[in-house]
Amino acid sequence: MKKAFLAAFDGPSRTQPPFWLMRQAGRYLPEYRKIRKQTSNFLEFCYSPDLAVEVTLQPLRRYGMDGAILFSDILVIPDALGQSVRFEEGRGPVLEPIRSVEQLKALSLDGLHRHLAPVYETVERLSQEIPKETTLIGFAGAPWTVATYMVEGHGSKDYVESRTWAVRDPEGFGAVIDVLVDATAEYLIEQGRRGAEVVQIFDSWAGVLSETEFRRWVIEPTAELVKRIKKIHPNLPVIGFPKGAGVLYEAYVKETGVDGVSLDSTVPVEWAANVLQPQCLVQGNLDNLILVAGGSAMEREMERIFDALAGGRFIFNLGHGIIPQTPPEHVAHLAKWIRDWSK
Ligand code: 1CP
Repeated sequence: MKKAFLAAFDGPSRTQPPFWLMRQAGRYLPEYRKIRKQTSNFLEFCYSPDLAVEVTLQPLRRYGMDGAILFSDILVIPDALGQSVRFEEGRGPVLEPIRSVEQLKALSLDGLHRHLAPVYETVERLSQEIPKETTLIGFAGAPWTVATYMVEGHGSKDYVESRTWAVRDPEGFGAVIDVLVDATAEYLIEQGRRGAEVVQIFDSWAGVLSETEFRRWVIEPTAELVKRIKKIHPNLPVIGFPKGAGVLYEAYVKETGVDGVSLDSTVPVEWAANVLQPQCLVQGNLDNLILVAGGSAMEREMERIFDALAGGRFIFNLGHGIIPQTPPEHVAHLAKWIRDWSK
């Protein structure tokens, strides 16, 4: 029998919809913080299969999610390409920015798989160690979102450097995106070979682009990624997450060929049920701050989401990752609510 998570791509589940939560491993869990203390270097943590396997399993032991997401980060790709990447305590990622095609030439795809070998080992071990009813989710950042970090050199609110480069010199900026399409396709294909049963492409900053730019830097590269993945793994489901895409979610679904789409919390669920769900699976979209609040307000929101979406192809998730302030008891409440849910 197919696992519940994978069966959800074929049609609505007869019992409860499957669920997992973005950033289900992370700082809201005391057992994560304890292990995380063992290394001050976050990337080293991602490249330690023992630690990465352990923190991937932690939320499953507590809450029994249907999906286990590989513990890693989207910025392992620039790191593997040879860009300098580090994570600073309290500040987040810091990269040596790339602002020209000249600087891009210093990067190389040659060492990619060698560099990412520990991540592949984590995938392989997880595929052995997760419960048999759980689905292993591989992931990568989408080219646009990863490019914003590579070009800005850090997280950003306005993405001035990346957006101006993209408009001023689309050919040059396109060269950055092309390298990322190559690396990301290779990376996800290899995750599929090592045991990932579904992959998610995180385009967390897709929502800052105008329509024209969205088509060029979000839809086009994602469509190319999906094409390359499907060529090797025709049956590996691909979920896209173009956070903040608004009505452009529709074009994203139609034109990229994704099997599923993850909705941020601003997407109206009735609209998603009518426009997106006939075309692919939808995943989402509880506000991550409502999970922080918990209680009956959370139950009402869950009810609303399930009423609209559980009649079609659906996996429950948040609209964005769990934040560190989230009480673990609220996640337990959410998991129990889903288990007790019936149509
Ligand atoms: O010190 C810590 O423990 C750092 C916190 C942390 C964690 C738990 C970071 C730093 N990355 C991660 C793991 C991670 N990142 C996972 C696997 C864990 C899981 O989901 O359970 C995944 C899928 C990601 C993906 C990721 N990293 C995204 C896309 C998803 C999203 O949340 O939008 C992005 C944008 C990043 C970049 C990143 N990683 C970490 C930080 C602080 C940031 C910067 C975020 C920003 O710019 O606002």
